[in-house]
Amino acid sequence: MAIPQCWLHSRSRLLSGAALSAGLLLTLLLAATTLVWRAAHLQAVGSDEIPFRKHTIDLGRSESVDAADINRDGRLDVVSGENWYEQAPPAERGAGPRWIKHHFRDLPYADGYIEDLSDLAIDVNGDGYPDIVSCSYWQEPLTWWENPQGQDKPWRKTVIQTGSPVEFAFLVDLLNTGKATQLLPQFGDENFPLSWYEVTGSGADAKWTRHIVSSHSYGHGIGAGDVNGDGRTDIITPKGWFEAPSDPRNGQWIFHQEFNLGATGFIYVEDVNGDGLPDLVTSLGHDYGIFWYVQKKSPDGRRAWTKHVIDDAWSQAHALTLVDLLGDGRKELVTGKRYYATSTIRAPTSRSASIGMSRSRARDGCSGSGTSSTTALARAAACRSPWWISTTTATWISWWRVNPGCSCLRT
Ligand SMILES: [Ca+2]
Ligand SMILES: [Ca+2]
Ligand SMILES: [Ca+2]
Ligand SMILES: [Ca+2]
Repeated sequence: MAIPQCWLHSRSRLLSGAALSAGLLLTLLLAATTLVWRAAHLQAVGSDEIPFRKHTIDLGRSESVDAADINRDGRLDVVSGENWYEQAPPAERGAGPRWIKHHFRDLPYADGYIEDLSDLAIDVNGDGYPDIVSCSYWQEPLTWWENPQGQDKPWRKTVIQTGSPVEFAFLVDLLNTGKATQLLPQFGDENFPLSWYEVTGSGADAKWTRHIVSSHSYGHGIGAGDVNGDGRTDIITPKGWFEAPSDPRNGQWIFHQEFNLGATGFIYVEDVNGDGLPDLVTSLGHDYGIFWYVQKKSPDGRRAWTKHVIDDAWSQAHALTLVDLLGDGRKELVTGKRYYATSTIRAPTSRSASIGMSRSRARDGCSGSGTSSTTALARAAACRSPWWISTTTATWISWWRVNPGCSCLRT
């Protein structure tokens, strides 16, 4: 299917992995792609590349990452897996920040993964210090961890939910306050009720209170956004979307079985073609393709969705985010490739079925298990940080800085 004209360009870029050993590359072999669209004019915007420079923070295992000012010193820190990394001023001018590692919890490992598939920074108990919500597919699917007010000691864990694996989770604005402070997990067990959570109480009484939307879940992939433009954040599943009631806590969510997207990753609502109707942007988490679905409405109000391929040359774009990388007020799409997802080579990697092909794209940016690397990216952007943060699949954390000299940034 042809890419519609509203996509100015989609493009893949390479980041340097030259310093990696061949053995490590064979183990990891990660690729990432940034797809950039421009919704208005078919006009090139300088260089086709945004030159990122990689700086490794930690070669330890990680599936997820977020950025938050953990110790409230005014500098954004990094949280991933068992550690948080305190941002400290550069040792010398122009060198970039230093990252001081703080081990704050011990996590189990399963099937080759560290049991931490999302890290979401949010101040749960209201003491001003960001706490962390984490999810897992294994022993403890949904937990939150209390930040001991920046002190260097273990964080206290509280279980939010058991009963279903959670492959990734979002912080979303389901109460329509303009703040993404509700928790929307992607439950791996379809027999488990589709639910969202809000923080109630504060201090020692703070807890995540559950609200059930549906008696079961709807497969791999989830998202939130205002599909029908009524100002209420709806919930999107791969098999249809739930229209939010006026009272999202107690009202009835109406299911619209209008599409079947497949086993997606994150699902976003964005008016891609600028016609006033929200569209969907998503990917297949364990197969080929990144897509958007244009929404059309007939005069009688019936909606129809038509799929458009953004890129299907490679597979397993498990996590993605929309963020304004170019600083022009329009969002770009950022995603990354998983490699050897589900711990095996069964999942497709490249249409070339060639290691060589994959390696030619390999770089150490990846979308992890779904997880919050994308959240971190969006958060860094929101904080006007020049440092872009991502994570790799069970590998290591990297951050990237957009080169201020890049012509892309002058648009
Ligand atoms: Ca800090
Ligand atoms: Ca807190
Ligand atoms: Ca809505
Ligand atoms: Ca639209």
